[in-house]
Amino acid sequence: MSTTSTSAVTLDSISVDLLELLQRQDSQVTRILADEAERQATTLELIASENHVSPAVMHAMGSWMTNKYAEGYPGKRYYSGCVHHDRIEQLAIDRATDLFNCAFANVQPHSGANANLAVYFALLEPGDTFLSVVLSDGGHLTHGSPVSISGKWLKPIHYPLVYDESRDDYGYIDYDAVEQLAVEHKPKIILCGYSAYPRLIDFARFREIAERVGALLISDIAHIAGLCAGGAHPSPFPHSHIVTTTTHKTLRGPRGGLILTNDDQLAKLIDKAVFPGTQGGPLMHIIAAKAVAFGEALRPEFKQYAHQVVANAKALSEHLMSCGYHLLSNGTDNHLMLMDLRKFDAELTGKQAAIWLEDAGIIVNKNTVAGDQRSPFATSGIRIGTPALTTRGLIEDDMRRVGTFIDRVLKAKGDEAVISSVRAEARELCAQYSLPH
Ligand code: DSN
Repeated sequence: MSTTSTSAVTLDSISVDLLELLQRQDSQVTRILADEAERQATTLELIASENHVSPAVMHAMGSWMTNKYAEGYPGKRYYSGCVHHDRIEQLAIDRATDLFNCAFANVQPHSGANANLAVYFALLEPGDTFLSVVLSDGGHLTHGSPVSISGKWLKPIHYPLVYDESRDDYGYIDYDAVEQLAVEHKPKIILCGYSAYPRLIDFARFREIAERVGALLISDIAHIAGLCAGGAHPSPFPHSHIVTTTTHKTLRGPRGGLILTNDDQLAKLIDKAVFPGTQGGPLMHIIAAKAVAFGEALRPEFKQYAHQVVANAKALSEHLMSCGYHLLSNGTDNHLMLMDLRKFDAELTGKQAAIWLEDAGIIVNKNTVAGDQRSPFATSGIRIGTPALTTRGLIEDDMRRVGTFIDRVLKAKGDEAVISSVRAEARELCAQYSLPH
């Protein structure tokens, strides 16, 4: 690598093999990191909220940017020495606004949960009402769960999905019910965006409802951000007043959060609510990695990736349904599907299914399904997603093969010989598709 810089510190002089350095200093930590890299390389990662970042994103996270306090915003910091931190944060902001086609971005939230809490802090008073989906129907802890500050200090009203399987829109958001509840409760905020919802979100319909009752529409696109950025899901703008997201799921960046808007007044409130309202020093190394990831997502090949994620999910969901499994809403439009195990085997929990699959080298997560009587620790479903395997390069035929693995494991009900034979085949498939390097 060379550089045209005239400064004493060139990229050549500072480039070192960081893993080798770590190994020399701390072999215990290095061993664990290497084991995790091997686990990722040799298993089929189907957790819908996970992905494999590029080496460039990884390197930015492990960079000199971690050494600095930079409270405040570009040009308005509380510490000296932030000249390059200003540059990197502004670059991340500019790339985020380009990517999502909006006017304002706050790139400092440490996570999606922090992004949501900052939005609540910016817009709501304790006890205020907002509308969202309940966690067990595919919402999120920060969408008003009683164990979260969002449920303890605010007043969530939950809108339903269509639970009636005889309806064409079974498993979809019940938009008519959203409207009725909005009219009845006059929420300050209507929240759309989910962690286990397999269908497209009709942002325009949500905005109409929000307008009718004078609410703000907040879209939490944590799961689908990469699909929106890549054109494989409709954009939350111009319909949303505010958009929150994580940066590490389909967007394939570092673990973190992001808030977007087009409204100057809301932008000011958001900035104050993130810092000093709910956070201290920003994670500048993560912001550097966000800039890298947004740069990657602006490239044409990311569009192709986003569409392949959806094509892979469709192929896998159709294969699983052809094997007799029941999926919420009978399919998917995005990167994930939710398998309801109750019809397959009333005794089988999502927890047990996920353990068998993990033993076979297939990583999914247990998930509650609509109307679930089981706790979130047991559950009656599993959630399956394609962002990580698509990053490795798997396409539709591979996904059907993965579907066959899942089917064999579930139908074998824990038979060790079947699990071990699927494990061997999963390893073989993994060997054909490396992690990003
Ligand atoms: N934990 C995330 C997920 O898996 O969907 C949501 O934050």
